[in-house]
Amino acid sequence: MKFDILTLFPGMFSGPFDESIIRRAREKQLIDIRLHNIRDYATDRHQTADDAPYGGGAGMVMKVEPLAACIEVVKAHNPSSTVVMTSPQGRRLTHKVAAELALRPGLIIVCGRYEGIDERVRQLYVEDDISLGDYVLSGGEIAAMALVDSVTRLVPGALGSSESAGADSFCDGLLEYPQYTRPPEFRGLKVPEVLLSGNHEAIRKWRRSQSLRRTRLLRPDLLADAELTEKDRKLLTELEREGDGHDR
Ligand code: 9D3
Repeated sequence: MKFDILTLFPGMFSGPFDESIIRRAREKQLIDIRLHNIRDYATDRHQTADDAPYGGGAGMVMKVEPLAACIEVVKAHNPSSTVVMTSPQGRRLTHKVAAELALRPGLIIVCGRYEGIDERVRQLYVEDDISLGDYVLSGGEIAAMALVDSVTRLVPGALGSSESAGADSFCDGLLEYPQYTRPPEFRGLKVPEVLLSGNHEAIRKWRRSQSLRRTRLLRPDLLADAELTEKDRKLLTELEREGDGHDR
């Protein structure tokens, strides 16, 4: 998977892309991340990448010419890549969207800054628009990092055997069960007995029931699209009768 990231702030990406899973995926050449400084494609003496908005108003708008030049150079090198923009108007990044984007051979990600990007960039080049959610970020860079991270996890071989994507929350549409590690008791709080029992069937059942309980309590909206067995549905009906509320 090839990622080309077009940004005014390439330095923002150094930390996050140089650690852990993304670092290893890069080392294994499962992904290739290239950063492109949009300012390098401005041709005037001051390398101007932004200007005041037509019609007036606060802030600045990213100019079309440097972005067009940058996108055209990058696209010419990667003709099969999809041009994606990170913007508050985009569709929300979900596991499903990440899985869809992971099927493309490459992504060219345009990061907005200031009040936004000249609309003609979208009209001419942008095939998809991605948002992280309904809150204000200072620009598209952090959204681009989230996109690269979530897509990389779905590239075959990017996760080690101890990081399997199959067991990830959201792949069956439920929240994760609670996790514990040593010690067995901390400040009076005990690890649930079943996890120490060595009874793998009982552990599996407990975890599934915890996932269902948590999802119903914290994210009932997820249950509509979750992959549920007949047993899961029975368990949920039982939880309904319990009424819970006290236990997370
Ligand atoms: C405060 C300015 N806003 C009202 C006039 C408009 C606005 C412009 C530019 C709000 C945010 C941004 C920069 N944000 C992004 O580029 C962005 C974003 C986000 O803000 N929230 C969630 N996802 C994303 S993806 C890109």
